[in-house]
Amino acid sequence: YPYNGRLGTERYYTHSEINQFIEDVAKENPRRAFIKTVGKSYEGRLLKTITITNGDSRRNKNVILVDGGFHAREWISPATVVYLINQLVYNLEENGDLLEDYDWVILPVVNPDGYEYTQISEDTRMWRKTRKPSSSECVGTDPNRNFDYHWRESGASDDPCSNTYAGSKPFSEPEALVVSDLIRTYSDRGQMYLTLHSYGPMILYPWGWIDEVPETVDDLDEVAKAGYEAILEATGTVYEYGPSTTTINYAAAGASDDYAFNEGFPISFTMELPPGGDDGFDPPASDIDRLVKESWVGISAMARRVVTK
Ligand code: ING
Ligand code: ZN
Repeated sequence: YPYNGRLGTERYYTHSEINQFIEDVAKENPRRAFIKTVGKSYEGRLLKTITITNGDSRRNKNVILVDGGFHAREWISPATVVYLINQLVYNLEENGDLLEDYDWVILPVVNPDGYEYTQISEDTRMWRKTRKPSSSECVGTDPNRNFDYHWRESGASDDPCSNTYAGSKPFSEPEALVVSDLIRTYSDRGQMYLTLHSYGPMILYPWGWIDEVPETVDDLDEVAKAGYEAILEATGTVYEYGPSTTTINYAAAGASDDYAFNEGFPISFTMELPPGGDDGFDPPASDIDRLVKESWVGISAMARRVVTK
């Protein structure tokens, strides 16, 4: 790598470190990467995307949209996004094909208020939701139940104290609204939407709100299978893949992958990264390197399947 890994894989980073990192990457690569501030979290943190191209300045290419950090405690998700950015920017030799006809638009931390909250103490380490107070004494909404697609029809709570509280209304959370804006901005040329969660390992595709599959299930399954096979071959880790409802064994409405698929992204996945640590959400820092490399094998294989279609 020409870039000396200002953000490597040796530890987890804060939201502001990750924002600084993408700004630095864009500054170092002015023809290949640019930053856009797409909104603010409830507490005012800036939500910034980095768009990565191959620098050939062709406009309106197809788009792969990736986000991480929906859920605060799922730290391996932003860590994986950081590694993915490094690969796309600094390893063109291996990944140039993924940028030939495609731009990648990446939002590393959807829910920075929650993410920062999990970093301030052991007591708050397992926080999942956003940090906007509700009408009750409880704080936060599940951003992955807050999307305006069959909102609250299944697997979501109307109790503000629940970990899967769907919010007072669809898109009550600024963070979910920002992601929906991105999805709609790119829906005409978006070919894959990928949202990184933990823990699985699983690759999930629509529908999540109901125990049914879309008509194009074979396309979704083929791309998911490419990720499963690549990871199996590289490391032996066995991902489950399939429709969300039957693979994770619960229905949940208002999630971002259903929304993106319904808005026109033909491929839309929730990738549940592998577990680690005592409770599954806490892989030790010494495991980050191995996990993000493994996940990139799967993500790049899925993207490769999409771009060669
Ligand atoms: N899992 C996802 C969740 O939001 C999911 C699983 C994805 C369910 C998409 C339904 C639709 O519950 C985690 N780990 O957050
Ligand atoms: Zn999650």
